[in-house]
Amino acid sequence: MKIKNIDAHEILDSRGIPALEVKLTLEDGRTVKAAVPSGASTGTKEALEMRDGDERFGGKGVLKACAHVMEDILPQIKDMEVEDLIAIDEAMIQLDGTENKAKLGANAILGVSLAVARAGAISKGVELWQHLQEIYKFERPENWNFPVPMINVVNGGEHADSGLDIQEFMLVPSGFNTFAERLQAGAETYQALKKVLTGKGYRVAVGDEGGFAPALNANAEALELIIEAIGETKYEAGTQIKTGIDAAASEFFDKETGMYNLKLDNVSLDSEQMSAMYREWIEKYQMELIEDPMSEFDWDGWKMFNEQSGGDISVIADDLTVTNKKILDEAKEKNAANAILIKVNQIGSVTETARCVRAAKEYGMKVAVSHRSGETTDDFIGDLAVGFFADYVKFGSTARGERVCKYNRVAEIERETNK
Ligand code: 2PG
Ligand code: MG
Repeated sequence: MKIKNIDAHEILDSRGIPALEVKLTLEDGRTVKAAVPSGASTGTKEALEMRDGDERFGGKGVLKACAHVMEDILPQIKDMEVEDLIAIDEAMIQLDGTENKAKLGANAILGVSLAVARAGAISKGVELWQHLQEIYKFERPENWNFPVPMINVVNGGEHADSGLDIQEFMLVPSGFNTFAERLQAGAETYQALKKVLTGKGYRVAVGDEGGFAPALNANAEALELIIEAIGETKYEAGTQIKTGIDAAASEFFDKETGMYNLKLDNVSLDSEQMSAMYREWIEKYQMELIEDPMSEFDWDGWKMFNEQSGGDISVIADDLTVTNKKILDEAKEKNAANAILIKVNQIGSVTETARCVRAAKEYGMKVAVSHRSGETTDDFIGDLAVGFFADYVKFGSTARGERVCKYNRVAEIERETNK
């Protein structure tokens, strides 16, 4: 089926900052919508998010990107079939013609890509996850049984004013057979953590991703409290619920000195010392994974850490690889990580995202599909995670609408497919 019209406009994201939303009308009059997320701790090699830079919204408007959708992209793809997402993505990539989507904006291209994917599913009369699986020919791995959620329950770094240098402290409920059980264990532990924090006189206001943002005295204290919270539930730490962090280490790495400055702990550590600290945490706090342990400018640190710890935990590259297949190839060659975070807006189209996921799977790396700190209530990535058979999903805490809608969508798919 062909596209009748595409309208692109600004909506507000979960932080109150403009996001680009696309409304696509099919020939038969049916409509779909899709919205583009946005990050705060971004990798330098991410595709370009086009912002207006004028006086509206402190320069963060996306009207230029909206104009590119309607004036440049729509005329190019109007006569194409929405079921053929790969051809439409490729046409947009060609039309842009730059390495990083600087001409049209990755937000413009991705908005259309997401909407076309949805429209294709509707036109075929199948679920979005099914459509994605069919287009990109992903096959269910033998032991795959829905993803394990990475639930961010304490927020730091760029996502909160808690003073924590580490950006995310997560629950990883990996010791359960179903997604529903994993989510329940995570949600119950989130509530237990709230009580633990309140009991100690810490505030329970939340950060951008719905995790608590208490003013703790040390970074490791967050992990201590999470272990304590798990102890308050019926679940067992280490076997049923593990922990994880996204250090987002580029944010506290000093390129000049090559040192990592953990302000809250009042220490400056080199890569080796960071690695030693992580190794202690992995053991002590029953960790399942660490994302961005080192800076995107510290490839040697990555390699060292992955070689030391990759056998024990998932070492997940985010800012390092930015969902870019070329950089992933480099990471594989240098043995820098054994897992990759996947964010659609880092690369700017569904098709390129799929190619990166395919490569990661071929390399034997685990795949974690992730939200951004600036989100909307669009639950697209829930379908994407299932359609691509992701190992993990990282959608924030088990609170706040823009976070839980994605977890709820994965749970819904599990429910409906197990009927
Ligand atoms: C990250 C993300 C999402 P942001 O670093 O993994 O949690 O944060 O969207 O701010 O880049
Ligand atoms: Mg990250």
